[in-house]
Order: sequence, then structure tokens, then C-alpha cells
Amino acid sequence: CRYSSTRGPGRPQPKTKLGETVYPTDEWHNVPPAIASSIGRQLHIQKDHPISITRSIIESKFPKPTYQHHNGFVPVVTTGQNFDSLGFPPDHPGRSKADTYYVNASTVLRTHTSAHQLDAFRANSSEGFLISADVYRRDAIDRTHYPIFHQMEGARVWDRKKVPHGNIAQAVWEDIAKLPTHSMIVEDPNPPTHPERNPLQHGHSHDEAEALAAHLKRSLELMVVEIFSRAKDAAIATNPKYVDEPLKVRWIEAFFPFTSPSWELEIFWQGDWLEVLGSGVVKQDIFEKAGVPSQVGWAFGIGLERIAMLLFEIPDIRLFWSQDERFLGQFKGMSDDLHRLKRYVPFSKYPACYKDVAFWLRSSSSSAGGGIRANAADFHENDVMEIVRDVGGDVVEDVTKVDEFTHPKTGRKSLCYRINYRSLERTLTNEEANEFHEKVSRELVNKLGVELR
Ligand code: FA5
Ligand code: MG
Repeated sequence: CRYSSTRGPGRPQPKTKLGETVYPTDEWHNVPPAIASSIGRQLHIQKDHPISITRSIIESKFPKPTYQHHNGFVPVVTTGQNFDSLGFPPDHPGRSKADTYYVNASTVLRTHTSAHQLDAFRANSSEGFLISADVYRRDAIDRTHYPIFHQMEGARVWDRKKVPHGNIAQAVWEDIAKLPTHSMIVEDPNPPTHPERNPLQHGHSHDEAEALAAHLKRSLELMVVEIFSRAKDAAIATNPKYVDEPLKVRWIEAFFPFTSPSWELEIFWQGDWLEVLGSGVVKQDIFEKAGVPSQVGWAFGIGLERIAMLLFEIPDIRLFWSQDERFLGQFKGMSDDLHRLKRYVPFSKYPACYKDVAFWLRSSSSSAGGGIRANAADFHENDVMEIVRDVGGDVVEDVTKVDEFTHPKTGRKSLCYRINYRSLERTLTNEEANEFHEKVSRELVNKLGVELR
């Protein structure tokens, strides 16, 4: 009924201020205050911050003027930029409110730096670019996940109209010959393309895809070699008896809607393979939409926190947000001399305080009044994570599901989460932890409509 609109005269449209700009909001809005107030911290350009130091080291391997460096793009983008321009299908899970922060139905906090790819290709006046920025995802809580992290997007292009005889493959192989070599052990059993798993794009020749893949992989491997040589120097500067393990990396096939073929790079670290970046040959469709259809090229997106954690041996992703001098003070002056890095030395590990919360979800027939419903059908764990994050902030180290069952008679579902309250900066008293925990429990009831057990 058009007369029952909540936007009638006299009802001002709701708005929110993010950074310097005011945005209209609607029923899609799900940016909590703790996230809104962190926009603008810009850790990737804060002098002597480990994220910024990491960015500078990577930038040094993709130098100007071949690569233009951009570090100031605003995190609020359209769903067109973040998803549609990159070929994300309408029903892609990444678009859901459970995974993405929406300002309003057509505006999001970017979930990856790829949101700027199309605009960057359109505006690019050079052969490549790097874009470093904060990105936002509703996600789990543990020592390697935080709802805000930083990515660097990189791309390198060649223009069919500008290379001799339009021969892209030859031009790319000549550029590969100009790159240094390295002796790192790389596992790469993958064929350059695979008809089902990693298809060649329509309009690309096999030679072109192979040359682009080789240039992409060599460029990124050289970056990893650089990071690890700095990491080794930092380790020795901190502990002269340090013995390093040989570096091992591997390429695995991947899928992204905006590249084909695609790969991820993993690094063997602390006994396990850690994914550090996604990459691939840019889909021609994006160059066409950007008005540069004669270009071809590759792109990658790397997580800066993951690299910074390896580089400095930083054990907990929350530390990057610390304003404590015992953390920040350790990196003073390093921006000015990237060859004199030191590892992070933990100042202390304060005791953990575990508390469980168990609750029943509403059965699917009832409905909660608030914004987020917790019917068994549309319950999403990220809603729990966000409530814990809102109440506890950085005092929560991790949240894990410890129990889940469905009552055989009523069909109701019960969940139990264990929350680890541990400050990075001080010892929490049991009373403080209890206060946080009681508030978390109350908010779960208020916001999700669950029934505590
Ligand atoms: C992407 O975001 C793609 N845009 C990458 C890309 C760019 C592919 C260009 C092709 C071409 P993905 O979601 O896998 O992909 O994230 C890329 C990297 O960001 C990961 O490899 C990881 O290093 C980092 N990352 C992802 N999620 C998190 C997280 N929650 N916390 C910290 N780092 C993360
Ligand atoms: Mg990935």
C-alpha cells in the first residue's frame, strides 16, 4: 500500500555519516558503530605501522612509473563496483548481508580492493597499478580474522595496439626476460590453463595466457622472496642465533568471477599452508567495460595482515589495531630504513578467560521483532560474532562453536559458543569478563531473539 510508506512527508530519510560523508540508509543498513568509527584509521599509510611497512616493501617490487601506486581510495563503494562490474552473479553468497556490510541497498563497505579494478583500468595511464586499502567483511573471530583488514590489488597490462605486430605473447616474454630470477622452491604442477578447471578466455591464445601466467607468477614470487629475505634479516637482528627454514611456496588453481585462468599462492608457514593471495588473467569483459578493449593483463589481491604477520612474527591480528606504545613503539623509524627491520617481541600474554553461552534458536514458525532474526532457517553465525565484537571489542580473542544439537521432539536447535576474553594489554578481572559476558548474553536475546539455556 503506497500510503503506508515509512518515507512519507514528515519522516526524514535515515542517514549515517561515514568518514566525511553522509549516506542515506535503508533496511539493508548493517554497519555497526564499532566498524563505522574505525573507518579512517588508514593503517596502511600510518608511518611506521607494520601494515604500512609491509605495503612499502611490496611496492618496492612493483616500482613506479610502470606501476602507479594508489593509497587513498574511499572504502564506501557501490554494489556495482564491488560485485556487478566484476561479474559476480546476483545470487553469489558474498553479496549476502551475513557476509557484507551494507550502508544501504546499493552501497557497501568494499569487501576487497578488486572493487576499484574497473575504474583503475579506465583511468590508468601507465602499464600497471597497485591499490592498497582497508576492506571489510563480516567474519569469524580468531587470531587471523578481523572484520577490517587490508589488501593490495596489483595489475599489469599490455595493449594489443601498442606492442609490435600486436603480438602480446612475445611482448610479455620479453618483459619476463627483464625480470630477475630467484632460487626459491616453488611447487607448481598446474598447466597454464585447463578446459574445465581453469579455462582459457575466449579471444586469448594459449601462448598469450601462458606468457601472462608466467609474468604474473614470476612477479609475485619475486615479491615473496623479498618479503622473506627481510623477514630473515629481522629474525637475525632480533635473535642472532636464529636458523631459518627453507622457504616453500606453491601455486594452486582457483576461481574468481573476474579472472580466468586463476591461481592462489600459498606459503608453508608454521607447519601449514597459508593462503596469501588470489590472482589471474583479467577477464576481457572488464577491459571492455572500462573502455580499453585492446588491453590484456593480469591482476592479484594480497592480504597485507597475513604478510605482516609472517614478516614481523605478529601472533594476533588484533595487535594491528593497538594504540599501545609497547606495540607501536617497536616499529619506530623502520619506515625510513626498510632494510633494518626487527621482529615483534611480545610484551606479555595475559591470562585467558573462557565463558560459554548456550541458547535455543527460535523455531522457524515464530519471528523475532528486531532487525536480525534468528529463526533456525536464517540464523547466521556472523551475527553472533558481531554481537560479541560490539560488546567486547578487542577484548575477545576468539569465539568457537563447542556444541550444536537439535531436540528430537521439538525440532528446536541449540547452540553453544565458547568466548575467550583476553586483553592484549592487561589482565582482565573475572568480574570484568563476567560483565562482558552478561552483556553478550543479553544482546543475543535482544537482537537475535534466542532463548538462553
Ligand atoms: C579476493 O579478495 C580477490 N579480490 C583477490 C583477487 C584479486 C583475485 C585480483 C584475482 C585478481 P580472497 O577473498 O581470497 O580474494 O582474498 C585475498 C586475500 O586476502 C587472501 O588470500 C588473504 O591473504 C586475504 N584475506 C582474505 N580474508 C581475510 C581475512 N578475513 N583476514 C585477513 N586476511 C584475509
Ligand atoms: Mg581466497
